[in-house]
This record gives sequence, C-alpha cells and structure tokens, in this order.
Amino acid sequence: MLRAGEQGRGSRYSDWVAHERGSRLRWSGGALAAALLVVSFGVFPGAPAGAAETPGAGVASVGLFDPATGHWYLRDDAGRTTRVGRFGGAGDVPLMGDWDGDGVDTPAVYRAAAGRLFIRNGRSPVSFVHPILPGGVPVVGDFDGDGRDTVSVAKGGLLFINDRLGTAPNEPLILDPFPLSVPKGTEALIGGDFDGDGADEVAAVGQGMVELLTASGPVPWQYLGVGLPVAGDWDGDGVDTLGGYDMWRAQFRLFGTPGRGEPAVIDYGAAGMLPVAGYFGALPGTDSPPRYGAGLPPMDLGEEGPQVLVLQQELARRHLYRGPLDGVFSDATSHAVMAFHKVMEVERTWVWEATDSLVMARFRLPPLPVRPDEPDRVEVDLGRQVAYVFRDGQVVEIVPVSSGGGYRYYSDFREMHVWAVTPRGDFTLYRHVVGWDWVMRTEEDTGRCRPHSGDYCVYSPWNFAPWAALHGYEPVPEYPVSHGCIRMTLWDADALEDDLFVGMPFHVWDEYPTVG
Ligand SMILES: [Ca+2]
Ligand SMILES: [Ca+2]
Ligand SMILES: [Ca+2]
Ligand SMILES: [Ca+2]
Repeated sequence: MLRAGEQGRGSRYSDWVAHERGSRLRWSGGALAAALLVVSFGVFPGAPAGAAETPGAGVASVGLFDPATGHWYLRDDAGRTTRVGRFGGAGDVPLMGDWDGDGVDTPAVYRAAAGRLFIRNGRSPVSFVHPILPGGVPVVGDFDGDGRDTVSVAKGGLLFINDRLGTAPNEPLILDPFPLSVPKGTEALIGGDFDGDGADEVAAVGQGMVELLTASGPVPWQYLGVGLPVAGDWDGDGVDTLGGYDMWRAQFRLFGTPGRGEPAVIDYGAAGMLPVAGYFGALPGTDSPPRYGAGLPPMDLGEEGPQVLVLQQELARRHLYRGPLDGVFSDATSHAVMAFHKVMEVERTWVWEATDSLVMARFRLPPLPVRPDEPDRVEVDLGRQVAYVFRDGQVVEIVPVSSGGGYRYYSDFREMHVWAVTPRGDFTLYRHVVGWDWVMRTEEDTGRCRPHSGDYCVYSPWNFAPWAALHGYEPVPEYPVSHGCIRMTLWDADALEDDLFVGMPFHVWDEYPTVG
C-alpha cells in the first residue's frame, strides 16, 4: 500500500515495474470493487483532497494546447509558464505521456482523420510518426506498468489496449487481444492509475459521467460535470484522480478522492485551447501564459474537435440541440446555434460567433405564458421563430421553426389564391402521421406522397388546424417562409416524436408581452 505523499513518478515506476509488470487491465470484478472502495472511501487520511499546490516532484501539472498556433503552454506548480512547440495544429487531439520512461511527460498529437500519431520526446524537434487507427478516441496510459506510456485508440465501442508505439521508429502495433468495451456516448477516454497499483486504468467520460473500463465491462465511477477531462496525481499520493477543464470559465478544476472535499480551482485558460496534464519535469517557467479568455472560439460549419463537443454539450443542456454529441459542427449543430441566436434575439447566423460565449453566459428563456393547468404543451413564438415544448411544466425542447411567410400564393390543393399565414391562437394537436405525408386537410387523409416526385409533402405532421401543422421540412430558414404550416427540421421532427402527443395543447402567438 502506498503512503500519502509517495514521491515522484519516476521512482514509483522503478520501484513497481519489477512486480507489476504484466498485471494489465484485466481486473476481476472483485478486484475492481476493492479498488473502487479504496478510491471512494479513502485509505489515505493524510492525503489532502485535491490540493494541487502541494509541492513535490510527484505532483502533476496542467497545460494548454493551442490548435491555432501549435504552441503548448505548460504550467508548473508555482504558476509559471513554459511554452513549447510548435507541434500539432487544428483538428489534432493533444496528448501527454512519458514515451521513453524517463519520468517526464512530453507531447504527442493524434490526427484522427489521417490515422497518425505524432510523438515528440523531450524538447527535441524530432518526432516519431506512427500509423494508428483513424477516426477513434485516443487514450494515453502505462497500461502494463513498464514505465512507458503508450497510446490506444477506441473505435466502434471497443478499446484494444496497445503497449507499444513510443519513441522508437517503425515500432509495430501490438494490440491486446482482449478489447475493453467502451460505453455508448463516450466523448473522451482518460488514462490514469486510479487505484495506485502502478499500472494505468482507462475511464470513459460522457455527459459529465465517468465510468471505469474493466475486463468485465464499464463500471459507473463518478460525476465530473462540465469540462474536458484530464487526470493526474495532483497531490502526490501515488493515486491519479480526475480533473476537468471548463472552457466556459477558462478554469481547471482538479478533483481529489471522489466525494471528498472541493476541487482545487486553477484559473488558466484561453478561448480555443485544449487541456493537457502530466509531469512536465523541471521547466524554465519564463514564458508568458496564454492570454486569459473564457469561452469558445468562433466555429464554422464542418469544423471538428473538442471545442465543438463542448458547444454541443452546452446547447443540449439548454434544450437547443438534439443531435449526436460527436464534436462535429453539423447541420444539426448549426440549427441549434440558430435557435440560440433566435432565443437571445441576436443576429440570426448559422455559425458560432466570437461574441456568442458572452451571449451564452447570460442565456435565459424569454418570458413565457404561465399555464398551470397545462403542464404538457407547446408554445410557438412566431416573433423569435422558435417552439418551446413543455413537459411537466418545464421547457424540455427549444425548436427552431419557420412559419407562414405572409405572402399570397395560388394553392393547387385548395384551387384558389390564399395567404401564407400561420393561424394564431390556442389549439390542440389533433392529428399526427409518422413519416412523409400529403399536406393534410382532414383526419381521413393518409400518407401517400412521394417526397422527391414533386408532390408537396411534409414530414411527420402534427395538425393543430386544417391546413396547418407543425411538421418536418427542408429547408428551415431563419425567417418565416412556409405556406402557413410551422416547419422544423427532419431530425427535430424525429426527436420530438416522443415529446408530442395528440391532444396536447398548442399555442401560437407573435410576441408574449413582458410583464410590467
Ligand atoms: Ca519522457
Ligand atoms: Ca507501458
Ligand atoms: Ca492502476
Ligand atoms: Ca493523488
């Protein structure tokens, strides 16, 4: 058993390599339970929970990678910064590890699209390039406890641990034959010696929840909350614990033993930078820190990376986003950003603007009608062009919509000129068809339309009046454009299938007056 305040990683490794080699990740359920007890209830009473300021060679530090410049800002315990690089760039996942086993962690980047791992050792400009699984989620760790960190990549719900790929050229990839299963919805993997036995385990993080990956499957472990995960031995007790980098606050929060004490908070951050952690060794510490700045950088359609994931998480938390949390600025992400702009009454653009982080900081819903006798209902705000879905008295979805454009047009169905106007008032959803459907007139109409043959079709309509439904359609622009129906995106129509029901109250209004 380790003592509190056990020294540095280098000595720990040399002590442990002999008897820990080959122990691997194949914990039995019982061994894991025992390990979890150690972690959860703490057998190190002398260990200050989450005290990152404890001096000593064995204390991990945090840093930031700037994808825009390839610079790495490494922060030491005294808060001084050493800048290294340039190494890596936009789209790269920054990693830190002790690739050569000298006790000092150095950078690597995982270039997912290309399936390449670039490893840099020390301050040498030489880096080693290894082919590696593309399009996966990387994790660094010393999984076999030999003192050298390696990179493994999870894909398709499986993580094959790899104990090679370091600072030797042309090192063959030797994957462990027993893959660990990775939970669905995993956003990041993080390696660390969470039980202090000298070999690293892998934790999976998704929606702020952390699960430990074991040979017998993922095991729920702790709640991390908002932030990109890092791990390290912040207090030098020989046990790694988690931390999170909160981009919105430009702040690291370093946790100690789960459930014990408050996290240590380090204000260190800059918009657009990504967190790393490790044992950086003796650094000069004479460089300027990155210019402090909270929030996310501007982002465009098609952009990928952790900052996009952080944005998706926040939009989902605000009920604006119903797509996958995959770090890809997709159409669904773009429409969620549009909904955000509509709700906040700022310029209706499809991209994340430089000023949007400040807008998000003051995000709140506009005044909405109070209807205590209608806990489940829809409120359509034609002024902002959004629909609010209430369940149990709470807004559970904010949906960008496009309503009647206010122009006059000839209707083939009704064989007359009509105005493209959405009816206002208090209604009830009375008819629903799943999938593509004609523009419906009566309850007897059935879905027979062919969406690509020139028929005027709508997707999964919810009628609230004759000729008027909330339905899926393409496109859903930022302004009112429909013939009188209320358009939403096809994916929102699918996502709302479980939120809406026939008989649900449905209210349509232009502007809800602010009280007072
Ligand atoms: Ca090293
Ligand atoms: Ca190793
Ligand atoms: Ca371990
Ligand atoms: Ca620790």
